[in-house]
Amino acid sequence: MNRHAIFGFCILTVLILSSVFSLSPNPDINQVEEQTERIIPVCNRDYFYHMHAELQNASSSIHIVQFQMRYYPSYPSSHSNIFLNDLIEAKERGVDVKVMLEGGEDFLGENFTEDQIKAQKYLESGGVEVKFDGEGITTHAKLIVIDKRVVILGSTNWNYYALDRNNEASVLIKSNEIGEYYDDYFHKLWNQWEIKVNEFMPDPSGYDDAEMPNGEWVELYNLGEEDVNVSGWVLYDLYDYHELYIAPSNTNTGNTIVTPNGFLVVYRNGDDDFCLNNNNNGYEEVRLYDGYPARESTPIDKVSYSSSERNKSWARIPDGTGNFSITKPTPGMKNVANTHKHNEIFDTTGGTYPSLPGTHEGMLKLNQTITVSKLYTYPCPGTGGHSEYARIWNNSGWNVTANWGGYRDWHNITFDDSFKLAEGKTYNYTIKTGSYPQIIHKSSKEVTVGVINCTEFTDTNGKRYNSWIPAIKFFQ
Ligand SMILES: [Ca+2]
Ligand SMILES: [Ca+2]
Ligand SMILES: [Ca+2]
Repeated sequence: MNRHAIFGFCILTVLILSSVFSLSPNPDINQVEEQTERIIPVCNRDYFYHMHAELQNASSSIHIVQFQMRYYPSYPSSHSNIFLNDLIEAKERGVDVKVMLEGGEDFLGENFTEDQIKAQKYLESGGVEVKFDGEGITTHAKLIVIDKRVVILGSTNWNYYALDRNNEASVLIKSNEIGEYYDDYFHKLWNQWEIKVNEFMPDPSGYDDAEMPNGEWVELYNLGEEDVNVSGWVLYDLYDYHELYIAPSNTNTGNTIVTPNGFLVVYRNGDDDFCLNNNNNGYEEVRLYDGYPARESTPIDKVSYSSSERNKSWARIPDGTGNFSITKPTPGMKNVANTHKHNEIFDTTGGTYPSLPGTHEGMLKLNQTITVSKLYTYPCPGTGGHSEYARIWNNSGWNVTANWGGYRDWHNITFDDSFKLAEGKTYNYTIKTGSYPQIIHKSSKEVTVGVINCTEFTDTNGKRYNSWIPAIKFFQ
């Protein structure tokens, strides 16, 4: 293209843009501007200029859903830092500032996560609320909603490359209608991960698919500060085709609102595919999504278990945040810890594949004293997975051992004498497994009444690992 052609092209472009966007507002007519809808293209370096001005002008709210946000401690005047300071200043003058960031996806790498946390810490030090989205979904939006009226969205992250180097295309929209739409979208994301699977009943007395209030049920809890409507949300067991829709007809309240710090009980109520497995040797999940099918919906919360007791529930204690334990059912009410000591056993709950027999070495620490005489090993479904030998000892020379007695009671092995594991003390363990035991692929795990870690696992082929914990239970 020659110079004239380029010039002609530019003129044409400006004419086309002018007909689509109103590029030159009249700054003297503020009243009119407030009511006028405007769309302004914001590309490359223009983003900083527009964003900085809009953040400084915010008067009631700044709500952000952003993939990446960086804070550069060594570059105080970097554009990204200026935005973070704008948010803190807005908060200080009474603006409601909330930031939702991408988090929880391992594939994005440790550096990504560390950088996000740096920005979070800096914002929080200035009083700005920051949350990460849930695990299993990538929040890739770059969306800023100011005063429910100014919306800036597009490709621009808040980092050095996006703000100072890259080609980025975004747009600034001033519209009450669009502003309210995206502010609602922000609130939906901000609140939905506050809903937790809080308690569930796998093995009720009577039929599992009985009509409510009998049969299986799942209790949800809202950790947040706003009502969340879970209408159309779906519970699944281990399988995506075992769905249980949440509707007013199968809840304890006759509606689908979960109030702040409130409960909602969802009953199976005759559903013929959703089913909470009672099987003591199995592996089961309770999963909550915001829709159906699962693969096209957002995962909200997931719990797994591999045993149940008749007419007892699995419950988080405390509500919404705690670990699960088997306890007295409290549908629609605060969960309560079991007061029967004999149920407070050391239980890692089940693990996953890959499974290999071998020798586990590691340590245990308990948060209360328990009496132990047997060790149960979670087997992979349909196998004879078990432990052949176990030794527990401490560094002062005390030790106990147990040996496998063959397939008659193959799940369990019995120690030579029953013994106490004392609260707060650290014990070493060696467990040799046979067949297909369930394995927890972590280097450390918090479990009922304590914590277990892996020092080393040597499989039958002599290969060594440092994050294979045996899925076991100690009991009296
Ligand atoms: Ca995520
Ligand atoms: Ca069941
Ligand atoms: Ca409850």
